[in-house]
Amino acid sequence: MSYLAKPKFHHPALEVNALGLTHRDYEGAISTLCAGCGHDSISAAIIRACFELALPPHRVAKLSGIGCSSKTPTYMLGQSHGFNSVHGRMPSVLTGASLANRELRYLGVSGDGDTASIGLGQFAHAMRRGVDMVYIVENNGVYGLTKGQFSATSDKGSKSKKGVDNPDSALDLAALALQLGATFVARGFSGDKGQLVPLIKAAFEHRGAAFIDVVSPCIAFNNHEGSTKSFDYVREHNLALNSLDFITAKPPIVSDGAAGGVETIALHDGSTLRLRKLADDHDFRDRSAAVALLERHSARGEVVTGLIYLNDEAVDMHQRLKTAKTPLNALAELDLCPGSKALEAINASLR
Ligand SMILES: Cc1ncc(C[n+]2csc(CCOP(=O)(O)OP(=O)(O)O)c2C)c(N)n1
Ligand code: SF4
Ligand SMILES: [Mg+2]
Repeated sequence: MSYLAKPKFHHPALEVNALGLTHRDYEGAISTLCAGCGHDSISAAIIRACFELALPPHRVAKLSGIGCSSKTPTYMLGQSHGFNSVHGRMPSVLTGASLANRELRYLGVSGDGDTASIGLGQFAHAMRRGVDMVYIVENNGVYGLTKGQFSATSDKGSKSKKGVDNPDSALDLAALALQLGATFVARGFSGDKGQLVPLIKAAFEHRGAAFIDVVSPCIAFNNHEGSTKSFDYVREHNLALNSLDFITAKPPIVSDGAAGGVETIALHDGSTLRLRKLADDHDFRDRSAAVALLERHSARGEVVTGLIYLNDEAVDMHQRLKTAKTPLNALAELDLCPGSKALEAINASLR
């Protein structure tokens, strides 16, 4: 993979966040994706979200599988930990890393091929275990890196670049994530950064498995007429459920005097999400209603975007397993071997 470092210099008056870092401090190498690829817009949204959240870059770990989408962590968060794993295996590597060190914030970046085909089993178990992570699928309905085969998220009847109809039915990853137990489920569009940035910020503040399916057109192989993942199709059929404002816990909190119809949702660290309903009277706390909503609109050929489901009382994998709060590499011998007295007590309790 080619790796192009960006020049270090920047304008001295660049905006800084609460850590005194600039947007540039969250960027990565120069992208080698096709110019205009939706995935680059998602990287820009992730960079913006992390900058605005003032996440310390060294406290973030970004993991991916294989594909154009899975290359993108190289183009963001250059000062964070990174692991580019095997095709479809990112979820288990991320789960293991999280078990070993729960102090980092985990970001999984994947593609529709990486998650919905070879990695489907891995995806299922990470969701049902409630691994504390932000899991983003950059969904273009095609295997971009291997030059345009239909993927498992290509809609039935959708046309390939050569005009061939896809005969198979599609997996809806947002609906699947809901059924598998994800406790934050959203869908975005790479062409709508205004909606995507607050969704990513809220996902980072959620404790548990947060899943975002981002429709991200592949301009090289799946942006033609007849494709249901093209820029034109998604713009024409996008049904935005809500508009979101993310407000951090720390002052200053500026009130814009928002009128009725706005719901304020408290997130894990005291931040809030202000959500305004735009379409459909959808209750995003009702899981079965969320599944029905996705089915209803997909049957009409509509792409539902926005916050689809949130369980703000979710219990994540660490809470369920009562894992050690200290990262495993910082545990001393005394923590691991509590001595013969403790062993005798355990043995006695088993007699
Ligand atoms: C084990 C294995 N099988 C197959 C491949 C070939 N391969 C590389 S990327 C890819 C599909 C990528 O599709 P997707 O995840 O949708 O990413 P995109 O390029 O579309 O962003 C495949 C099949 C591989 N690298 N490893
Ligand atoms: S082939 Fe498609 S997915 Fe890959 S970089 Fe080009 S436009 Fe993006
Ligand atoms: Mg793809």
